Amino acid sequence: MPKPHVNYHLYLVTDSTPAVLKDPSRFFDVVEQALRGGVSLVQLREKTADTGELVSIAKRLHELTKKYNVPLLINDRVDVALAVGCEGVHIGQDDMDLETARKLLGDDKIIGVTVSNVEEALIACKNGADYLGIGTVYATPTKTNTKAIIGAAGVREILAAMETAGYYDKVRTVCIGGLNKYNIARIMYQSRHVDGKQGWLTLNGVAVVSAVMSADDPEEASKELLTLVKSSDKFR
Ligand code: TZP
Ligand code: MG
Repeated sequence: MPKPHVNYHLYLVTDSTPAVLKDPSRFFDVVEQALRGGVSLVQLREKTADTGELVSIAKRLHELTKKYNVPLLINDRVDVALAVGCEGVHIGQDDMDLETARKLLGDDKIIGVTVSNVEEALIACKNGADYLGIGTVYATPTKTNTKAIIGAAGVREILAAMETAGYYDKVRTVCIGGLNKYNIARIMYQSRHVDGKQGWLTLNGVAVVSAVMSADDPEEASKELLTLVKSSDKFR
């Protein structure tokens, strides 16, 4: 089976904790509304569920994402992705290493890696990541154990290093952390100067948790975010 084509424009990372999702019993309903609004990729991120619970949520979520032809990735857990037969995983710097994950999942699955600096980014690119989740961009109550808040400058530095190393057009990029309709446009485009000329480095998309999961109308919120992202995608 070939690797599925992935559209990274609007990447929903789920969170069913009450601080993010006021009514956790609406979890699948909220994700479905987001899919209707145009979310193009979904990551199941459940930090507290036990394995049995996680597999059962992932199976149900996969049925839903398949209906919308949207890939589902699992946060941290290669075993759960294999059990469910979904499209891939997202791993952090402290999770299973990329080479091992790739061996277990094979070349047809999507693997994304969290990176917060140039060194991590270039290693992930070299080791075959399909995409980088660059962050944490802005401080966010959704994730407080973040290693570093990198801001727009940190994002620019990583994209520029990817360009220099020849990965910019090969490995996809999304940003995560405190992103919403007010700051997305500013983070998608990063200006840079080469030989005295101004140019732009851009991301392939944006990953959000609360901007969609906590929205009063997740479908409308997704539509609005997607419109902002699409105007600055580098593979438009
Ligand atoms: N990784 C870095 S920040 C973050 C994750 C999972 C949470 C982002 O949440 P929000 O609500 O979009 O700021
Ligand atoms: Mg992790």
